[in-house]
Amino acid sequence: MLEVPVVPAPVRSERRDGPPFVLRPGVRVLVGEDPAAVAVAVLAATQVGRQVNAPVAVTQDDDGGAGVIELRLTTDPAHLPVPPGVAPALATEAYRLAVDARRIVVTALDATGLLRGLATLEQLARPAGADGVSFAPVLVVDHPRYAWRGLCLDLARHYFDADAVKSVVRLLFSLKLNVLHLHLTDDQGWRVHLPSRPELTARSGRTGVGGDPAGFLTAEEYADLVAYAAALGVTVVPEIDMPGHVNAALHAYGELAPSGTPAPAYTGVGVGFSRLDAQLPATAAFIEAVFGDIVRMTPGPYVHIGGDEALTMHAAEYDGLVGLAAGTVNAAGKAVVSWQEAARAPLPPGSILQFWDDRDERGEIGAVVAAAAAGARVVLSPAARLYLDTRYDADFPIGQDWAGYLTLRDAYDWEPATLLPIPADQVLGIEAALWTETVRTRQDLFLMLLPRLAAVADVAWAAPEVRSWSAFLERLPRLGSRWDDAGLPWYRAALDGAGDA
Ligand code: TNX
Repeated sequence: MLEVPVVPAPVRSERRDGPPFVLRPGVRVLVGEDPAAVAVAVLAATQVGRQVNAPVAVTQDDDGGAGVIELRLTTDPAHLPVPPGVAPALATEAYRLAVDARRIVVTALDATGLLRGLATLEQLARPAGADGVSFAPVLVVDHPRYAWRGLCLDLARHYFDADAVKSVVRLLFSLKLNVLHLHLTDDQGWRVHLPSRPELTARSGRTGVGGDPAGFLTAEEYADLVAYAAALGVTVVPEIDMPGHVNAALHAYGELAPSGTPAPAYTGVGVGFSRLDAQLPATAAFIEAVFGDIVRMTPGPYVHIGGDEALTMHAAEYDGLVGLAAGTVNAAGKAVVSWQEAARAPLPPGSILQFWDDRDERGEIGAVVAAAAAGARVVLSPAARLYLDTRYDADFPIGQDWAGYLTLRDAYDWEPATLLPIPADQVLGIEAALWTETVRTRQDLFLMLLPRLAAVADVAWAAPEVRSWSAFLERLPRLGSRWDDAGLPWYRAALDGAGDA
């Protein structure tokens, strides 16, 4: 049994001698004056309050006493320590967690690091009889491998409401994943209300795969969700997919279709058939309006413009439409993210390409490699490893199999740095995807995610030196009981035979 059983595996962790820290009523959260750190302290006090069943005070006065959870910001990396050469984007998430019988001390350079330390602390909580909860004495010093550790959630094929998405956000937080990419639009539905094009949700908000019940996020719900995620250190990256995957838009606005009349709603699961049309006068205004709205509604630094599977469009038209979307996003000060198909299109400097189709049927890998050589950053979402809509095995009742089957070990046992022949520092990180053509319920959603998302988290966060399949398997049952306690369904059979060589 590992001594400090945390997922993802910390860079350095050791169990210390001595009695545990026991949570008791009267426990206080001590913090300095930084407002972001105070916000984390309030969050921690709320969490701890639930555990001890009593209100927990946040204080800025250190009386030197015991029973304190201290959140300490420092400007000195030597206090953590973050090794020299670690990029600033990674250092902001670094933390040091020291637990002894008197105090829990989380130290970080940034409030985000405090959040990561709390995520580790949460996993160390153990039931302690009538006393409630205890934490074994440990020292953990930790920072992430990759800055972008994401999940793409498809709300367009099947809709999941804001509460369901928030439970996904809490899960991301607990696994130290920090990007929630929301695939908000597709052929089957449009899932966010945009003030300049209200018919998108009025007509396409309630359609979805198979005629199943659907819905959409109001602008207020979207803002609330983004803020909720931000408080947990998770950045929402909204995607409006175009110039393909747009039937929902053509269903709402007939002016976007060559016929001039609205396209019928689409409830199937095909891809690649719908497209915007650069010849139509309404098209450019539509692109500028929808991306203008979403950049204004999104405080985070990224907006995803889609760009995948516009299979019926020639390059010049594609480049023009993608260029217009990218320019609109970029002019508003956001970095453009797009699927790999846009690698050949003119994208602004600083753009991010999301690699997904490792079958390379259309020879796009070469374009991604060339774009990376020219400076593009790359997020890796290889379908064979990270498409969590893929069936675990042939008997698994839901999911796709075009990328094969995806066992827990497949999701764990691969190395991002050597996936593509591109410079290691052009790899911004990795992102799993949950497409929802076959995913209809909350139960389906979590069964597809868990336990594989824990493997994704380890690949994204853990240093190569500490990653180990056997150690990961030892830590999983503990995580599984946490999911049970949280009421999250997970696929237990993924562990059957997983330990076999
Ligand atoms: C490919 S991945 C798609 C999605 C589908 C998914 C199904 C990508 C950029 N496009 O539209 O939902 O496969 O697995």
